[in-house]
Amino acid sequence: ETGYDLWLRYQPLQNQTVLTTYRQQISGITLGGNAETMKIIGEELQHGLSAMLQKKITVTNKSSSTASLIAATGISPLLAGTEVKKLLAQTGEEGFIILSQNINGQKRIIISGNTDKAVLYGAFHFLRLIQTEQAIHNLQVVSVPKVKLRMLNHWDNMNRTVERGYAGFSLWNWHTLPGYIDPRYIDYARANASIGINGTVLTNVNANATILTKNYLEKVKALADAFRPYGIKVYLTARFSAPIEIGGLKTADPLDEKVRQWWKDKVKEIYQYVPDFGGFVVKANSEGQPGPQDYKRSHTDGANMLAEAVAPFNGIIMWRAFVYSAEKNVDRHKQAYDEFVPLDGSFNKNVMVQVKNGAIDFMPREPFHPLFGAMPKTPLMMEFQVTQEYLGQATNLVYLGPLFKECLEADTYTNGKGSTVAKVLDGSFNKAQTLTGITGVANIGNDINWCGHPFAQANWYAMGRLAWDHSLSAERIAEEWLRMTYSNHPAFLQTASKLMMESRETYVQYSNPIGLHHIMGTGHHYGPAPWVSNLNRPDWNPVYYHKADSIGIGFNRTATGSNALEQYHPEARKIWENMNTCEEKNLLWFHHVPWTFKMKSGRNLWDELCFNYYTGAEKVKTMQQAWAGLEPYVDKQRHDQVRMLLNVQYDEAIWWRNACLLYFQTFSKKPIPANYPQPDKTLEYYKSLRFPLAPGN
Ligand code: BDP
Repeated sequence: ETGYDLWLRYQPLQNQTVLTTYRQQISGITLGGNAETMKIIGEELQHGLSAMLQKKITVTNKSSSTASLIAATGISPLLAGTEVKKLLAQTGEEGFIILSQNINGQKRIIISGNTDKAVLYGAFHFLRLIQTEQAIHNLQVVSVPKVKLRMLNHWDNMNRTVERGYAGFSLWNWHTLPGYIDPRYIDYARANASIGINGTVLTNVNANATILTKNYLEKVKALADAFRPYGIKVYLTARFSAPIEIGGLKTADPLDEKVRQWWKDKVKEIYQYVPDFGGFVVKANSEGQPGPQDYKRSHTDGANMLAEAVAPFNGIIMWRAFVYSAEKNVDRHKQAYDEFVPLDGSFNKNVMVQVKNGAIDFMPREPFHPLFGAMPKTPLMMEFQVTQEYLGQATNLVYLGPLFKECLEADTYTNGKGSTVAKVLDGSFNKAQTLTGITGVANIGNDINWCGHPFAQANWYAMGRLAWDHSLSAERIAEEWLRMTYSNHPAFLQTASKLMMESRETYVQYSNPIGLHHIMGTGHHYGPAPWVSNLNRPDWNPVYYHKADSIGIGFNRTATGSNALEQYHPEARKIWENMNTCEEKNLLWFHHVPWTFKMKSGRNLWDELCFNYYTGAEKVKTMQQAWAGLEPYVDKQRHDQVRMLLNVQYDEAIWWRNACLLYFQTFSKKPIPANYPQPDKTLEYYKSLRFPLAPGN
């Protein structure tokens, strides 16, 4: 197997008892309607169930049918007289129910919702139950998504390179669009629909205005048409200077009437091609991108101008908060908060502010962004990074479920204890909030297995599942994914799930332990380079972040330092503000700590750093062993691929460990404890490594 089928493999079920029961329980499918989405539902159920149960499953529209499954919206005559309508009063536009019911003395399973799209989500959920071998004799599932916008952000350039992409080139072949609809577009849409994703931003946040020209809008339309039956809306990134670049105007000033009119006309044109176009994501005045501040206007001026243009069509604007200014010499950690909090309440109703999970930049471990909870009058959209820019790219097995959960469950305290980031996002604290959303920077490319590393598929999966229901546990999601992607065998699941669940912590340990961050290679961000100090801006340099010196290491963000801590609620701050009580996983994030500082383990900080780097790297060996033991449960092709990548991962872990410890040792002047194998290469060697062709250069 290549991995192309993702978690939708629909393999014949191996457990004979379960299989026999399902074969008795499932005969065929009655579909309520024959609109496009309904047809897809019929095909997906038929294809999936026939393959898994090794039995012909029929699909019909006939109301006289006594097939065991009924898939229909609530208004379908097929469901007259059932309690479905009542239940659907609480499921909104996208929620679904799956119910076991007796109809005319016959056992039936009803998959329903208020829209075809909701039934599609229900159908995929039902297939998941079968794929994961769950009992279906008494189903009472009511599932409603916790946030409205569940999206992927593709950082895809129009020449098909993917910024921070490690899985080949962009899926979107602009050259052959709109004439050729690659079947892969459909499989992409299926996969997303199966986990509840309902929006996709096709283009990079570092945007190219060309996407907004007529030629390309025709291509965008072709993709939107292909995705629509799967419930997926298309969004684009808007380059703020587009009115100049493709509009021939002299300015892109958001308060200039001509500019405003240009956007209105442009948006109108887009909606002629894509009547349900979702709206724009905007990266403005960040890392050299144009924006309203170029004209001494505010983020609000920029966002509201675009919001006004899309409002008549129900479009939205997702305005990114990832900003840090070149002029200011302020801890970068503080800048987004400083710029955006004063703007709370000033944005139009159809604007969301899109905030990364942490204040620096998708680090392997990062405390939650202080903006969460600090803008009560503005809907905030979560931006996670699914692509593993800072987490081992495509060579390391790192399951991000625990990282996503750590942030979603973090307590902002802004509405009292229990004010988790997830609750800020889902509108729990503001009943009037209609826009809610979670997005992930996609890890998808045209590699045969979509994501590069076979286990990176789990991160796409987890992103979708958590966006649908942030209360799901990372363990549960990992298990679902493993069952569908590999095997339901208990022995497999036990080992593989442990492997996944520990993988992110292991990565943190051998790369950025105890709160270290941003010490990666320049440009491509591949591998360690904590010594880099020559980049133009101070806050691009690793030395700015670790601040190692003869006394100690770490960034003092307390009141005696940059005081980024003051941006958090006093209660939230408490777990970090005192060096002696600070949770150790974030210690060096918030404190400059002496090398001799005594850690909870009894070791001093230097020895603790060594302990982490060595333990982390050794854990990769454990991962290799665990994977080797899973050979009987995994097809050869995918087993081999993961095995070889784990070898690469081990080498990279040793590289991180040696390079970082040798470098930090030049400050600590302490030995690497003698019980560890000493680095076999010099610091000079590690410093001399160059990767001019690594992705991202
Ligand atoms: C950084 C990436 C860069 C992105 C930027 C962003 O290195 O490629 O353009 O974030 O999110 O993490 O805008």
